[in-house]
Amino acid sequence: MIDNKKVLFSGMQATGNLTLGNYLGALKNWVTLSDEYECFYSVVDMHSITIRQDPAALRRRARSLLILYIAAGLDPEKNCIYYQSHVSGHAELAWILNCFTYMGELNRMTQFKDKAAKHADNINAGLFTYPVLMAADILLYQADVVPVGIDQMQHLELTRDIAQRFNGIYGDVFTIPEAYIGKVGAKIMSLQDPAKKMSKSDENPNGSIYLMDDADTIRRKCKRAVTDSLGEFRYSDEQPGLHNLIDIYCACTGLTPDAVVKEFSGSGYGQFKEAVGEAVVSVLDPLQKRVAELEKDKAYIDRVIKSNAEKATYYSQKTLRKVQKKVGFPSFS
Ligand code: ATP
Ligand code: LTN
Repeated sequence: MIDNKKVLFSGMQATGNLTLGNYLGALKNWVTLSDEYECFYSVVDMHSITIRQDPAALRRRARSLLILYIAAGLDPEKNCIYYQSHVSGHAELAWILNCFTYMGELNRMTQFKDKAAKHADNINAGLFTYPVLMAADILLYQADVVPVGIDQMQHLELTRDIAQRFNGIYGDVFTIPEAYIGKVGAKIMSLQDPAKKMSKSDENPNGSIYLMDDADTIRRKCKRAVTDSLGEFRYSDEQPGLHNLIDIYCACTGLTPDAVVKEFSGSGYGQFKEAVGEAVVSVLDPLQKRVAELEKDKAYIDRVIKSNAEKATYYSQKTLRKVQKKVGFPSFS
């Protein structure tokens, strides 16, 4: 607890261009939760280097991501928005937690298996211990809740296991965190293949709407989205393409699937796809304008980066000192 508020932690990697899936599945929920909790939102650049990165590109993308957090509606005066690499406690706690995590546990992680298969030429130790750094991120701030998409559940379970193991040995040191999975938009699918998750690493750019796509590109991608030949306007698992478009429309407008089916039941898919395009544009257009404005204000962003890194350092040190003492490291005095 900080000031009588429960603590929330989440983060995103600055790898690739963010998609509408990242926004509707994660960022949008972060904004909704930000009033209720004391929030830490990190740009997890230390996780990014588990895959080889171009240094200049990583720096540029990390800054854009941090700006996007603010543009999406997270007030940096109230929410701690910072770079993971600016707070040394993440790496220090990760080292300690590495000594409380079993090889067998890490071997079971499906994200490790996927990424190792994708990057067979660089299966480094950091990729293997990635989930331990993620556990350190969360436990360092004694987070109660961690909003993520469904794909991160396995890492969150491991975080809870590590925390419980540590507490079992040393007493109540860590808060045991819970995952928060949003109801709408928890899994936005590809516009070209509704069986696949919309993903920033997809090779087909038409499957994803990128947050920085211009209005015409968004309209075109929606118009070309794969649907079916049934021609009936229903919200059904048998029509996954239409189902996904209805999910996107609902997440953008706040309407329920029932209301959408009622509204469009007499119309063709073409007309609905146009409405989806307009709904997405009306969400992303103001976001893009705020990004452009914030990007101009270099001094403001630099100030946010510095003051929030200090705030994160302050809270992280509280936990780190406690942990160091518990495991037997000597103090200065
Ligand atoms: P990659 O394609 O590089 O694996 P990604 O697009 O899956 O990346 P991440 O950086 O792993 O994105 O995820 C950032 C956050 O966005 C996570 O909380 C994740 O669960 C969420 N997320 C990613 N894709 C979607 C999606 N299609 N629908 C809903 N949420 C998503
Ligand atoms: N592994 C996550 C990103 C991430 C994260 C975290 C999410 C790193 N540390 C802590 C929540 C809490 C991902 O790939 N999306």
